[in-house]
Amino acid sequence: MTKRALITGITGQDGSYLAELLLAKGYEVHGLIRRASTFNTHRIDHLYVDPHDPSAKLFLHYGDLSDGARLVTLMAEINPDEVYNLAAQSHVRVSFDEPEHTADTTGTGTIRLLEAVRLSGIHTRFYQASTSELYGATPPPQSETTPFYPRSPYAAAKLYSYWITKNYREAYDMFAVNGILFNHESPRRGETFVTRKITRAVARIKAGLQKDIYLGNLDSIRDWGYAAEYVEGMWRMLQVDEPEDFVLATGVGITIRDFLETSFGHVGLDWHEFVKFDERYLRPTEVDALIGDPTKAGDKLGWTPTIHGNELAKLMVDADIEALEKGSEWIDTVDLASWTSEPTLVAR
Ligand code: NDP
Ligand code: GDR
Repeated sequence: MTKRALITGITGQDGSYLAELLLAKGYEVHGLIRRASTFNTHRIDHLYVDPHDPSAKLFLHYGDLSDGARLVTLMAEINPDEVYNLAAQSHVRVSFDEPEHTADTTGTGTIRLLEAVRLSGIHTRFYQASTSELYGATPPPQSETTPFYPRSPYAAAKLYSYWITKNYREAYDMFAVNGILFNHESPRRGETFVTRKITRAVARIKAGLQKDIYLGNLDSIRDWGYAAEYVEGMWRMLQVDEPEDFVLATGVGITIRDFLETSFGHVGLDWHEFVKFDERYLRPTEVDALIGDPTKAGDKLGWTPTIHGNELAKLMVDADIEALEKGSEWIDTVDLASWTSEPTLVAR
């Protein structure tokens, strides 16, 4: 029997890698997309096959996490074996500007989706995209047993989602799990997150298209892994016998300065000459250090990440240089074959 999955947030970084992974595993994949006045499907265009074609395995549905009735209808129609809730207003800095919208999408959106599962009466496994931001001010190393201390409207909204997912597991005996994922990046990372902002700037500065880059706090430490590997971990969390929460992380933390050093150094440039400060990129409350302990995922899921922050920086710089040369939005330069299907390249 072909398995069916529903992915919210399929147009985002993780959604695109997860859709690739599940299609490669033979799943029928359904994705929730938001109606927008401009195209927002560029990360999954390479996977799309006209639904009239009998070989089509990817189906997209308009919907929004703010629209509960639509979620119930879709859940009943699709009847998925697995639901991955990746949709969110996911930018921490932006959550200070749009706290109410963030609460509605990143927090209340999760209960709408869980209720859609419950009310439609389907039997499904549910994955919630929880985050290392939950730890916030609690110092590293952080594991499944570390206390939470959220430091932004985003993290507070995700805290609600974390607990409500756990509550539905206990109250209704649902197979519902939290993946507590530390930062993971890729050539498909949104352009306003710090890694991609830096690697795009390196490519453009090297090509003479940009003079400098404005950044905020350079002292924070992050545990950066590679997104294509992390979606494999998400999938594995839904394949085990008992529902449990797992941390996915590399266990290696580096600062933004380290990431700058490696990224600019990779093309023979000194970052000090190009990086300028803009206080607009500071957060009212910062998360100083996140370094995860992925032991449980290693032991119980057999999940081991292979790419850490500094390698990731080089990989992303190479990808951004190639994308610039080819006039593409992003390009994957590493062979994903061991994790997903084939490496993909999208020219636009
Ligand atoms: P992105 O920001 O790249 O993608 C977010 C997705 O959510 C997009 O598809 C977006 O659609 C969709 N979305 C936003 N609001 C709504 C809404 N109201 N209704 C339906 N869809 C919506 O995030 P990532 O792929 O990086 O992350 C995936 C998930 O994992 C997020 O929940 C994020 O918070 C969480 N996370 C991410 C980590 C990371 O390091 N990347 C680490 C830990 C957790 P559109 O394209 O239309 O904007
Ligand atoms: P983060 O990622 O907040 O960890 O959330 P982001 O890349 O936005 O920030 C990381 C660190 O870099 C500092 N920083 C800047 N950040 C941005 N975006 N832009 C800048 O110019 C800049 N200058 C310095 C930040 O202050 C911060 O310390 C990501 C998101 O994907 C969340 O959805 C996810 O839950 C967490 O990772 C884990």
